[in-house]
Amino acid sequence: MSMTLWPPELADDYRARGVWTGVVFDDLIAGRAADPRFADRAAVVDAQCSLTYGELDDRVGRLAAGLVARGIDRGDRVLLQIPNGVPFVEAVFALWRAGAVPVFGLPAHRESELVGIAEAAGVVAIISPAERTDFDYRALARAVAGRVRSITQLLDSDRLEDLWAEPITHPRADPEDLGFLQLSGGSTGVPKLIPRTHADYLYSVRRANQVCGVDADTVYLVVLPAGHNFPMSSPGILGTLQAGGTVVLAAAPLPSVAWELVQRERVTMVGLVPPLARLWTETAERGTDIDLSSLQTVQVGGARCPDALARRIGPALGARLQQVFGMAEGLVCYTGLDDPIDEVVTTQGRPMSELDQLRLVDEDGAPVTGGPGFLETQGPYTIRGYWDGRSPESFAPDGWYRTGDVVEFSPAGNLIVRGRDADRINRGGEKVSAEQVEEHLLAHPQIRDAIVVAVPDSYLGERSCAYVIAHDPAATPTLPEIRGFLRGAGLAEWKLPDAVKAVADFPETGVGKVSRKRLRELLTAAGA
Ligand code: OOB
Repeated sequence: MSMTLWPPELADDYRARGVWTGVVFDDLIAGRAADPRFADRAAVVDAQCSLTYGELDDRVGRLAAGLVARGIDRGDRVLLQIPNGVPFVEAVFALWRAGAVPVFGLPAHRESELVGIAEAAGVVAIISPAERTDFDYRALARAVAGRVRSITQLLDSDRLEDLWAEPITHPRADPEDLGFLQLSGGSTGVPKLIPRTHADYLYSVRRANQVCGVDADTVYLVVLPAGHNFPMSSPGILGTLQAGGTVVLAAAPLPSVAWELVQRERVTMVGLVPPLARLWTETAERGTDIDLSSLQTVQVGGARCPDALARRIGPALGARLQQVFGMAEGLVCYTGLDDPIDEVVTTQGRPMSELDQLRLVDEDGAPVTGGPGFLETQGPYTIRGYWDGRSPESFAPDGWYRTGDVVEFSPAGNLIVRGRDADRINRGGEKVSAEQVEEHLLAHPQIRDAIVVAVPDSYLGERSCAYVIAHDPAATPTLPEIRGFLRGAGLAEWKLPDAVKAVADFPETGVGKVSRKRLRELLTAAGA
């Protein structure tokens, strides 16, 4: 179990500049609770419950003690699959206080993903709801525990109080130690886990707050899955808590659910993916009785927001738009709050730190001047390797992260995202590894070969199409059969192909060796 560290000279520089500090995640809550100006202010709110900083700190202390009493030790990895709500925040901070390492599963993950994550991280416990009517998370957790031997406990996120014990004093975490593991959207059958430290992540959170104008009056609404990097830290939950503001968690991102909370809690800021931004914009354009006037900033990121949509978002929602182009591996770019509107609607912003280094290369890794080119980056909050050194090809020989994104720069110096590697489909912000779905398709008894590609979609930006060669063309499985088969294999719903095309063979790649990557590019370019 290991993480790749930054080269010592860079690490020394980041420390000397005060970029990496001694602050750890637990300080966010403990520090605010100890400060009389903040102790009684609302920290986290959902539809059912609201906690002040003092109350949150107290509950985190009891839960942390309870986790330690149950044998959860320093450095132990614990998988979370908790829908958006106050318990998510309580569980994460309790694990941090106990010195344990949260591993952020998403509510939409299914057995295949969770087993992969749990095995790769060596998790000792899963925290998820035991009883929910919409989905049986406990049955899923049991199935995962049945396959991953390191898991010894299943804990109920809806009854965290049952785990409480009298608070104890915990040793302080090392700021440059592993703080949590997040799953890369580009994960194949073997998940790529992203190791982030307290010091690197908290730097990104502080910078995000500066760039996004987050302060103690910020009321940030979480509508995307809370364990994702965007709502977690850009500036998201951690930025808002760091500033002493209020985090509001919505159980669902739909206007019918989330807007009641915007009105009730006077939400000032929200982060959306483009399909949700479209839904919110169109719903508002049709007119609403709900008071959205508290909204000041609407962020859009996770996938390319079409310029025409971007132009409508601010006027429709009565807020300023901010585009966010980021990745769980590190680098996050934002349009500036004072950028001219044309820059805000046509670009994806610029790096939030002057210490972020960017370069563009061609397919062979040779430098490209001007652009477009493949973006590579290094900096004080961008990882140098995945957990356990997986997928080393994602990093250049000198350690820079290969984002896979094709970008160029506007005359003002902002980034414009033009595309990316053909092996990853961006389904409205949810990433699908073509390779992972192909691996599962090849296990189907009727399928001889399969290639999964992105096809343009007006709502999602991209959706997925599986090209399949059947052993017997007359018995090519239908779309519902294929989706049912992949669902049965434990794949998350968003990864199931949206369309299936039966073909007799794949186009020639012109190279002796069949390159799936090249085939995907050809099929994607053919417009599917
Ligand atoms: C965010 O993080 P991930 O790790 O789920 O996905 C990263 C990838 C990027 O490499 C890029 O391909 C795509 O998502 N992406 C965008 C984008 N924002 C992300 N592509 C075009 N335009 C954008 N604005 O998605 C993420 C992490 C932190 C903040 C925001 C998004």
